Amino acid sequence: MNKSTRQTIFENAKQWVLEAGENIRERMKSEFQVDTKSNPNDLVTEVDKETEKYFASKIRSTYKDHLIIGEEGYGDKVESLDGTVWIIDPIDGTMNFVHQKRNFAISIGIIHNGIAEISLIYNVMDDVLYTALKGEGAYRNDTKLSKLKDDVQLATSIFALNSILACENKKVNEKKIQQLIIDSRGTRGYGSAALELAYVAEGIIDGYITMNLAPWDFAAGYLLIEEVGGKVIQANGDRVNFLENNTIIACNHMVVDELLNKYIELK
Ligand code: 2AM
Ligand code: CA
Ligand code: CA
Ligand code: CA
Repeated sequence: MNKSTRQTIFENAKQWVLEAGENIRERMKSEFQVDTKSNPNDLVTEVDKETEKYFASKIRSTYKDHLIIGEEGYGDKVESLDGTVWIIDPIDGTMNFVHQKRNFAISIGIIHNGIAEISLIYNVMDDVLYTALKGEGAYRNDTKLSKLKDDVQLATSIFALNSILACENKKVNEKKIQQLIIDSRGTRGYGSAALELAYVAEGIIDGYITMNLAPWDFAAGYLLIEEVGGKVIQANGDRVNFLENNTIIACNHMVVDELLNKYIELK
């Protein structure tokens, strides 16, 4: 994708994200319906659906040949990353949206012929927009994010973890995750994968480990972290795949090998 095409698409996406955020803040002033999906703790609201529908209609009327992958079903059936694909999570952190009324984000990653080109992660209540354009760095609002530091060690690192990872589970050896909790400086759980990835890019946490994220959870965070020199890979060391669910390790480049070798053991 050439630079001016990328810039134009970004400007549109940014305007739509800010408009959608404004709309979400308005919607929160009145009641909205909350339903459950795969299990009683897997929430979805009318606002999630309305927001995805809004993006789908803007994209389809502006870019007839672009495709959409979205969490709430308003996207297309996408089987390849040929062309331009928008990967959208209208509200990432729906449980936070419902319970906390904060700490949720709109996440949009735009992929062109398989390459992550544009990212936007909008912390709606804090009015903080993280953005990245391929080869042009990453930003928090108008401030360019620094490259991640080289002097980072695991013992003085903070990691975002979903606490369920440290419990008995089918995916990873929980004993090793428990050892990571002991060996690192501390762990946090923010409840929004997109924000946790943005925090890795910002350098305020050193890593984020989570199992079974969907493409809309990590597509935007991927480029944001790449642009500051960090790593986003699957737990088995493979490249991320934007067409399927992935177990994701996102971290400072200095701790990636130690994390993979010492603390992640797939079952
Ligand atoms: P969501 O809010 O868009 O569903 C919560 O720990 C994080 O994991 C959020 O980013 C949430 O995204 C994501 N997640 C992925 N699959 C989930 C599921 N089945 N139930 C709840 N959260 C899920
Ligand atoms: Ca969801
Ligand atoms: Ca999500
Ligand atoms: Ca969501």
